[in-house]
Amino acid sequence: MTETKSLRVGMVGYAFMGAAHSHAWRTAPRFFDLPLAPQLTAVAGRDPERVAAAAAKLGWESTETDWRRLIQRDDIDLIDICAPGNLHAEIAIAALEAGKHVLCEKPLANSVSEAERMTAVADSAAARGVFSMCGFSYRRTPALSLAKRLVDSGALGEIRHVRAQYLQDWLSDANAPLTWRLDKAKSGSGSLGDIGAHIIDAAQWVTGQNVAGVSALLETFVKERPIAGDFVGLGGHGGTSGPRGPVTVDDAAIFSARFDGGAGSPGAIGVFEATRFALGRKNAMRLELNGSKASLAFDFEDMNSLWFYDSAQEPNAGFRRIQVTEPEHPYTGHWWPVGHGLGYEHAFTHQVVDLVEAIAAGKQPSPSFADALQVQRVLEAVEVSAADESRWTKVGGA
Ligand code: SOE
Repeated sequence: MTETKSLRVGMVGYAFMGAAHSHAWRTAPRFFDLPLAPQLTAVAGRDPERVAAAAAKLGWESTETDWRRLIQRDDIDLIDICAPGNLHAEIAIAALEAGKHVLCEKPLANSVSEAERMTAVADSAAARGVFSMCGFSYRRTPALSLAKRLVDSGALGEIRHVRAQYLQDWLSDANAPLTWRLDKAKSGSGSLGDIGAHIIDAAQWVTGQNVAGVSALLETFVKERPIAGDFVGLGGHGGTSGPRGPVTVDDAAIFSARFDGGAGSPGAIGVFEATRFALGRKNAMRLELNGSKASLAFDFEDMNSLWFYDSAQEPNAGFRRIQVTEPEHPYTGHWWPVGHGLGYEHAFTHQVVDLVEAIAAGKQPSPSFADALQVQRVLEAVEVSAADESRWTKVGGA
């Protein structure tokens, strides 16, 4: 029996996303036949005690307190970046230049210029067989993958409307702590980049069209919050009496958009909304498309379903629920029998599967840094438009 070659992973960061990625690296080879065997070789974080505790809990073999050391190690093949956005460019570029494959959390960077530099380095690394991927994990939710399959098959016809929302509520409490996600220097933007980036990527990927122009509004409802101290995580309560600091990012982003269409077909029009202030909505990542022949609708809070309306069916029969848990659906045949259903973590596992398969085949994984750069350009156009009274703004490079 020949032994499967290892893919030795070094991960930077170990909080929420680090835990989701660790789970994915551990789980993927247990449910999928992978051409390379992921090995959780080392995790890096600044605090020696915390990183040691995280390694023990999440299943990593060793630790580093400096990501540069991780990149220098010759027993690491891939760097997985789960650190705040301000670190993405430096780590990804150093890793690719050192010949390590890279998986980088979204959004790719904190600015278009960083994303452009990362993409240039990624493109030349790919020519040497060193690959990179950006972690737009929702692409790997089976129902959204099925949505793309349906659009690609022509089942929707010409896409006319795109309606995309990402609604959460974990910042509704004005005393939720001021974590790095609320600091522009670290996160680049607020709801816009954190969750708006996901729906921009999903809308562009599923429709096969890029956003070409936008008119946008950004709002910061709570301008100051309790200093976070040791608190890591989302939401929470930081108290009412301690020191407060300024929120330097948007709390909510809304924009209308024009898409660039496909070969010979006119572009769709779209509306996007991203907020962490939608009380009662926990992870409502939604996409609805209306085409000339059919419509589809997806809501992550009902993630095992895709709703489909086909104008050729009995008139006014309404949307039909496709239960996306069956062996013929993307990814699902590897999991539980007879429709037991999947959860949030599975998309991260599928992301690892697709990444490992692409690396083993010597092919560019998707989404590439170039795909993520296009998302970054949309984020920038939204900020430019919002800063200028919602002026219509073309997406650079579109
Ligand atoms: C917080 O809003 C967050 O954890 C995002 O950062 C993730 O990308 C998303 O998957 C869930 O929500």
